[in-house]
Amino acid sequence: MKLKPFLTLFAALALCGAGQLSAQKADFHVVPLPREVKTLNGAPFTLTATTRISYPKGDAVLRRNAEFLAEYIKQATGLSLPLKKNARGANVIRLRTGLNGNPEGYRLSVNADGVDIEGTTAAGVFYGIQTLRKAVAGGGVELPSTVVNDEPRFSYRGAHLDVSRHFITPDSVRRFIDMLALHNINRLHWHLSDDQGWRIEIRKYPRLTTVGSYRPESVIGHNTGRYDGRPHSGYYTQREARDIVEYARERHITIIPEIDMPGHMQAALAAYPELGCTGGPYEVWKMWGVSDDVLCAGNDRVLQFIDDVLGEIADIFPSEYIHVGGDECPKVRWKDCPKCQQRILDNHLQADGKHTAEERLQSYVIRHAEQRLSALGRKMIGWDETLEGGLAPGATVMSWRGEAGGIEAARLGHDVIMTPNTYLYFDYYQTADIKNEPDAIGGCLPVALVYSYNPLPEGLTPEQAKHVIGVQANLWTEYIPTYRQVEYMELPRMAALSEIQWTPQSMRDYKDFRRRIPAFIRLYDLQGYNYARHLFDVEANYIPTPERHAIAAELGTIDNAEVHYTLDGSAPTAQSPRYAGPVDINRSCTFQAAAFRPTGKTRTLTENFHFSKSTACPVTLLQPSHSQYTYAGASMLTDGRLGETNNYNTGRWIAFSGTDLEAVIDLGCEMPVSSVSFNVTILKSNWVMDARGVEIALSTDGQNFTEVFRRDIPPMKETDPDEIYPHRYTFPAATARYVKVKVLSEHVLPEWHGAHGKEGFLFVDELMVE
Ligand code: TNX
Repeated sequence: MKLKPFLTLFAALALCGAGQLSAQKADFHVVPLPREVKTLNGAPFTLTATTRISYPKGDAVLRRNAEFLAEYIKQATGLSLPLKKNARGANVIRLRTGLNGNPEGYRLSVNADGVDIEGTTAAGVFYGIQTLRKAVAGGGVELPSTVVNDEPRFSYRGAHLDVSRHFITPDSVRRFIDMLALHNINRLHWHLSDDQGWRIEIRKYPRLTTVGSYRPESVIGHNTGRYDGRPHSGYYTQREARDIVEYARERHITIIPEIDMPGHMQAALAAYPELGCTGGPYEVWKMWGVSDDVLCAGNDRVLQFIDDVLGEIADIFPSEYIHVGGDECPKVRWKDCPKCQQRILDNHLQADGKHTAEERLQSYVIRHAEQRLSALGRKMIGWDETLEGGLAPGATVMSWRGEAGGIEAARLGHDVIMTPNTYLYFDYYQTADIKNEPDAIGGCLPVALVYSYNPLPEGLTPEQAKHVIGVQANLWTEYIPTYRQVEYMELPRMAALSEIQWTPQSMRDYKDFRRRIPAFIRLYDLQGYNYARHLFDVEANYIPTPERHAIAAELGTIDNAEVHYTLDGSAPTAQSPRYAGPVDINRSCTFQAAAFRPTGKTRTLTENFHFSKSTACPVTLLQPSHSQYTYAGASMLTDGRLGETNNYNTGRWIAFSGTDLEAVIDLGCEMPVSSVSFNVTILKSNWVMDARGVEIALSTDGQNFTEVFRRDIPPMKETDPDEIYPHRYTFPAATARYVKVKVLSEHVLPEWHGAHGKEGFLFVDELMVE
């Protein structure tokens, strides 16, 4: 392969954008950032076609590492370096083990004679190789004299992949594994079974794959009730799975298989209906969500099934850990099932203050699985629900519903892997601009938010903190039908993840990460990965400026690229006004901006501004908003920007829970007013509800308010749609400078709601006064 010229936008960026990067010199400030990069005064080393890669004679693993390095260097620089056993002399890249310390640590040193990569183990050498590969990604063959001392922050650095909802071919799984290696990830959590498909051959239960891996069609979108009519199927033979295990092992990655039980089992029930409480018939599920049909916990054949399946799984996967799921197991079938109720009686699984009898029955099943694994010499991992009802001491907890489960587990002395959905669910949208994205499950998790995550929560003692053994991001594939989209959802968020997993917290800095990203992304280009490009788009900040009754739009890009904008709804071109500093927006309009680089134009940023008398005016909140959904705070209510979509995570909606929206707007001077309007977004299943009442009061001095409007709003009905609800209230015109608006939230979720009695959320976008 010839040296690839700088074909792509991001390659060009890496070279000219950030300034300190150069086409000629390698840079060891890679992603994830190594613990220590010392630049020395010595002469540099230059890679040439005669540089040899040396490994110790007889060391097959280091030889394999050497092959990887040769492949990587060829890809980045075009040089084909020969491998040599125990090469002597200069002009050598030498691989060896024998360093002391962290088993995945390494030291990489460059001097005029060559490069030494010394790992504690072969895995350490592998990470040194990854660092060298990244340092030369820009094609630079001159390596400055440097010492890199490096080791990971966490020993468990995971990525999860759901192949049940959408099957992923063995070739694509291997491509995924290569992607993990590039990010120094060492665990692949392979979600092999779920309601929608069973994906691994089990010899004792052939119908699991002949029946359970096939669904005749899938629901369209978010359980719309319409189906696509397209069959979906696929599974891995044991042989294929073993090949993949080996492929991963060569890249120092362990595969942790998950068989999700006792819930998320409908595909298995379709194959073996006798394993369910009702006996079926069941079908491989065609919709998304959580099925009520689960394994029958009162049936001894189910326990046998668990033993058999885990036996074969342990035989295919040499991993120390095996994941048994344990999440989201509805108890409705168990409540009505005589066998389950008998099991509860026989084992004295009475309800106690904390858990129902059925929750304790779930814990009975999980303990059974744990014992089986322990007899097989393995350790169990379960989702955080496995804590409910008590968990076997040796079990490890994966905390997905935020961090609470992980904190509790660490306090109880269990090892914990943090995978909180709030930061690490890569099936969530990665930009607030969701209208221009492929359909996703919801949420909003841009790279910056991922990067901000620290897996060691405050409030753990150092002893408890040691139980947090690692971090993982999860990719659920309900809304990810193709492997190309897997890459799109993972990248570049996986780069942020890798730094959470690898780099010491004290060295983590988002701005610095952004500076290093263009060079790293050159590797995505070399691999042909389908990565998301939002990081390179125009970013905007909108700042209400009451003095000018305007919203100041502040724009920027990662590399200070040329930005052009328009205010008339036309698409920006290189001839549109060039951004040179904050742009005042002082009327309703469509504002658009795009970055222009020699390599092309980015996606256009579009913002619709809606001006009213209150736009850009100061707002004070008299009750606090919810900390997780506060964003820019009160000023969001008068920044001229509406919610636009009913996704409540976009940062365009501010939320109240347990409190009400109670705001005072200062219009700046007295003026006639006669209406207030706002939108509320609804997602009932997530406790996101409509307002329960509105009160409006006016004042000329900000002290004495006169109520001009009050209305109660009835509670929501179960059948009310999930969408944006517009609210507009008029009252007899009066003169005022201050407008106080109170929007009551749903403090008690109604009877029909799954979380009846809990506090709901109120999400409001903007307060518009006319
Ligand atoms: C919850 S995370 C699930 C999955 C879904 C996912 C969608 C977990 C243990 N269970 O079954 O696919 O949400 O984000």
